[in-house]
Amino acid sequence: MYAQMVKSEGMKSGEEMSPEEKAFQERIDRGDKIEPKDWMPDGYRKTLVRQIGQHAHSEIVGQLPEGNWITRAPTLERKAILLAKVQDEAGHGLYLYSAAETLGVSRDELIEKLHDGRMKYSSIFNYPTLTWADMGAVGWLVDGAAIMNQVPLQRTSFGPYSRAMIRICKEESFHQRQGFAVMMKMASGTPEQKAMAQDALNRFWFPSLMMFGPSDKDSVHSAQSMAWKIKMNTNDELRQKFVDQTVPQAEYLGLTIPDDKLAWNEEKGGYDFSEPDWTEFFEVLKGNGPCNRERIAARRKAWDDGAWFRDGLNAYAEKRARRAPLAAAE
Ligand code: FAQ
Repeated sequence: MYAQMVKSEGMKSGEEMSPEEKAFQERIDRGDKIEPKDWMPDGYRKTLVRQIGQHAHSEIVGQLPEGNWITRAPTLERKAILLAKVQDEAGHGLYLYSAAETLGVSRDELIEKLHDGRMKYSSIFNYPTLTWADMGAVGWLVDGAAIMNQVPLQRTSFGPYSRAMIRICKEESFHQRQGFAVMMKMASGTPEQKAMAQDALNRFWFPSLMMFGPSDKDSVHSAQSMAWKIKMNTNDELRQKFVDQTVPQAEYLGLTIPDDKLAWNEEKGGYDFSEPDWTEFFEVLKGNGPCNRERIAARRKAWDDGAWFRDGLNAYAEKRARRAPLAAAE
């Protein structure tokens, strides 16, 4: 069914597959997990490295917009919560880099590709966080969209990725709730606070919808990734689920989704809604979003500033390796 809606260029038919590829596809279809030492087609490995690497980079770059507010949180409790959330995102990045490393790519190589623009990270993190209400909107909408995408990925075919997702999803659901709690506080506060909450929703709504990727007709990877169960749903399916889940939450908050075309469609059992501005999306992907340069500059600086620490760790590891044979001989 999905194959009719998404592009499928470059996909091999059953007859075009080698015997190994056929056997591999049968394992996927049966629901087996693929583990790092198992045989896999090159394309499967490459797609996973791209997606897991991109996902890891998103978690790491995604710390920056919220990190911006740690020193300016309104209370000590909010500061502690935000600090813990941002630390969780670092942890997610590390599990994901480790999952990618099982495919034979080093973390250093992935990071180098992020820094020189050969790898992407989620478009959403190229938007600025201008007020405290943005911390609510990021948790509620950005983590909300991330969970919508990642819960199905717990069943993805590659073992290390699916296992990383289980823990990540548990933590992301706390994040989503803390964001919603910030929004509830702001939306039920003074008129100025409510206006800040509405403004944050206005700015983050469409960029959050873009997190699911281009519409199915323009998604180049979906058909093959779904056949390999690297992706479990199409971009449009998940976007629709996210809108259906989020509209009642906005109503509960007394906030308005900034979309004149938003309307319940009884026939499809979901909301009709406006498409995001795809020109803006592709511009952000090309590096021309409001914060792309700032984000990459911050990551490069962190990498350069950490060089002495990596050198220290390597020197210590080498020293231990040199000592180990001597200790064994004693
Ligand atoms: N941003 O053919 P498709 C988080 C690219 S985690 C940038 O549809 P695909 C946690 C795509 O790479 C958020 N690029 O691609 C958090 C491809 O380009 P390429 C990250 C995008 O891979 C919360 C091209 O467009 N989550 O937020 C985007 O099948 C709060 C064509 O697109 C994941 O990575 C985009 N939004 O589907 C952290 C989940 N969309 O590579 C801190 C795993 C598409 O050929 C604070 N990833 N592109 O040059 C996925 O599920 C998929 O990779 C999609 C894209 C759905 C993102």
